[in-house]
Amino acid sequence: MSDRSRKGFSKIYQQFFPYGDPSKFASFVFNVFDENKDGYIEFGEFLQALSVTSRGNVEEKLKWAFKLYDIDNDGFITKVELLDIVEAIYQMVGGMVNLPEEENTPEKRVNRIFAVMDKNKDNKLTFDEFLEGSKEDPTIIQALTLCDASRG
Ligand SMILES: [Ca+2]
Ligand SMILES: [Ca+2]
Ligand SMILES: [Ca+2]
Repeated sequence: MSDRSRKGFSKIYQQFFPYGDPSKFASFVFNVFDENKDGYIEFGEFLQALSVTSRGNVEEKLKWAFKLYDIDNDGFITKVELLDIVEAIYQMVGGMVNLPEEENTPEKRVNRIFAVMDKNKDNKLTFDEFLEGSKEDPTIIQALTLCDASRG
């Protein structure tokens, strides 16, 4: 990567999603890559993230995805956080995919994910709930691995 800033990162995503607006999603992914939060992706951080997203096992990938979704890093994914990410994904893919009627808005998608994953109905997801839910509904992981799209 020649431009390791947030903006450069977003540009890479733009190449893969030319019909949508990936800037918001790219920014969320950037936050996970940029572990020391200095606003740049060092080579080590890049390799680290790449090895998890491309070679990690399912649990490692889900851990990474959980970090992505848990925006404020408090150990829970709230509906608001999930909605933020799902909205960003919908913006990114633009009109590329035809979504079924029951998930054609980010709100519907989030409610569906919570219906499957939030076992104790407290409106937040722990990593365990996330892990179990992803096993039951593989489409959830498919949506997560969108951030994997840059893999050649
Ligand atoms: Ca950094
Ligand atoms: Ca959180
Ligand atoms: Ca819960």
